[in-house]
Amino acid sequence: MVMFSVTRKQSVPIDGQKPGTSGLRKKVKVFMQPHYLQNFVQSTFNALTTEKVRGATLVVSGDGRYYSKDAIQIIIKMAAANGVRHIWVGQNGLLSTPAVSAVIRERVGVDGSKASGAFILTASHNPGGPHEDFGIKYNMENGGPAPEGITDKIYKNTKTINEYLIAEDLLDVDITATGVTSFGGPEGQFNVEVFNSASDYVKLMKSIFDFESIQKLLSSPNFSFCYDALHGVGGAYAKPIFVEELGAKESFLLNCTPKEDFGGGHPDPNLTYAKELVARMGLGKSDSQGEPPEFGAAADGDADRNMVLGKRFFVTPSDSVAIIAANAVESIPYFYSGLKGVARSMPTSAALDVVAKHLNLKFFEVPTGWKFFGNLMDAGLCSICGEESFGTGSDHIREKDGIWAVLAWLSIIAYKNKENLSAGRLVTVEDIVRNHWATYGRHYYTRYDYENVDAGAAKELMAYLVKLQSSLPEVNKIVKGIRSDVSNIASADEFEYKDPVDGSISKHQGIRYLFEDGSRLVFRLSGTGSEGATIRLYIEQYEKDSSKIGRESQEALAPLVDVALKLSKMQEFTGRSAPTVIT
Ligand code: G16
Repeated sequence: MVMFSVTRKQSVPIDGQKPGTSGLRKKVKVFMQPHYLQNFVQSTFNALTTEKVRGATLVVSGDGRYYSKDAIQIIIKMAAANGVRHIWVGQNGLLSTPAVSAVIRERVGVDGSKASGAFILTASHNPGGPHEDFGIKYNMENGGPAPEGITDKIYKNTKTINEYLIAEDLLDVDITATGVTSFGGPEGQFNVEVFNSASDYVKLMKSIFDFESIQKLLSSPNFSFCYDALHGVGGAYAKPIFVEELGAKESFLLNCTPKEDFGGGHPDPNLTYAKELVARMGLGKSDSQGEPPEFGAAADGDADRNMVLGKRFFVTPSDSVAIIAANAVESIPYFYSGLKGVARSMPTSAALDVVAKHLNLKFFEVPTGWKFFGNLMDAGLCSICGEESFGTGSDHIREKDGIWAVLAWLSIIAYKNKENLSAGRLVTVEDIVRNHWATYGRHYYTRYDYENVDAGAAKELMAYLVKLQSSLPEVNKIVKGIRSDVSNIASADEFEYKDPVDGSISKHQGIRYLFEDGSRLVFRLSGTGSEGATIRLYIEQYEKDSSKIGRESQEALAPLVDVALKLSKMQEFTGRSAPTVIT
């Protein structure tokens, strides 16, 4: 057996290692500077209790973006030096974020071990490549992202670190082939196990959904589908699940080869960046030839996000989670016995609230960040949750899950069409959404993103809005001066969350202006960018009157958009006359 020794490397703190909404995301060149990654990894080990490190089993993998392969070798060497016993790596370093969560929760190693945590290497929907973004986050033994208590400790450690441990003489491990490589260290054997990236996840999906009914749908000549992985890691799951297990045609898959730079694209599944899919579904400016598929979906780099489309029809993520929740119990075996509760992030539309009320379900509104759902799920309070930022998931794991969402939609479509698949007209995605609106009312919804704004200007804008919301009469006077046809603002606040399970408090989670008619304006700063600041403006209007639910979203929301931009003095503060992305 090849032996290794442990080196203590001197280091000094490096500024700016505070984890954001979901881990540390920076440009690759920042991560490549000496000691940068090492400081963060050691600070993470030091933030964990000893038994979670020494003798433990940890997962290291990610979306395969540029610099992942180097980072994996560094982390393996540091894990060995820190006394970790087993490291699990998805073949070629690939594991989607939901698959990592599934692996932590479900997988048993060749020697019977279970993982107690994972380093996930991803910057999610941010572009990849030598000049783009890299990222790292730590997930805990429940399979979910580290809670704020741990990320705060990690950050604190990065500010005082003076050394890290590394097994410099450990040979690089071949991560292209499955198998176990063992080394001998000062504290005994250290194993690196490389395994198939898809198999644990596929097994889990098969235990949740009725694959037979989805298979029938996918093989029907009346049904067509397009799944766009945007060259992210979702591609490593799309073929095994959709083609090999469910019998979909390979031509249903688009951009399903994972690439280090995502083919030069922006792996963000929205109407702006998933251009090819949007065109194929008949929603683009230059639409593709022929009849669009009945159902389309896209994933982000690490395949935890999803966008759902019907033929020439966009489903907002806020509607998507509400529709899944409303239909889950009849369409998805995992939920046959009922839902424990549902949850959404604060800026997500209230479509889910209406479903929860109708179905008499427990309901929770949490800050942005998937980690907040985990506590609810661990306590058995929540089965399905979602976010406006194209995240949907359930308590089968502790991350949002893009492919799960696609399978949930396929299950619902299959259920609605179980009688008329071969005969009559298909119940389409659009039919399902319109019927939902007719039952529950419609939440018109849009999000404006101002990316890479000067950080100082963004702070000033937020400070201005915080101050403004403290005087409602003044706000209403300004609003009425902008548009007399919007209702009054009934309340405004800076969202603060008290976790019902552990009592922890999260402050400054966005500024809300809540109108008397249920409309909302929300302003918050993104926690996932890697440069400057991103201001997000969320605009929502509820319409119960079924004669008014068929309007174009932009037209319905125009008065509120006008109010939001002028009330916030967006152009004055940011110098921007238009947002970077509208979803
Ligand atoms: C992460 C979080 C999500 C959050 C999203 C956007 O997702 O896990 O909960 O909604 O960021 O956050 P922000 O608005 O702060 O940019 P991902 O897919 O980027 O890991």
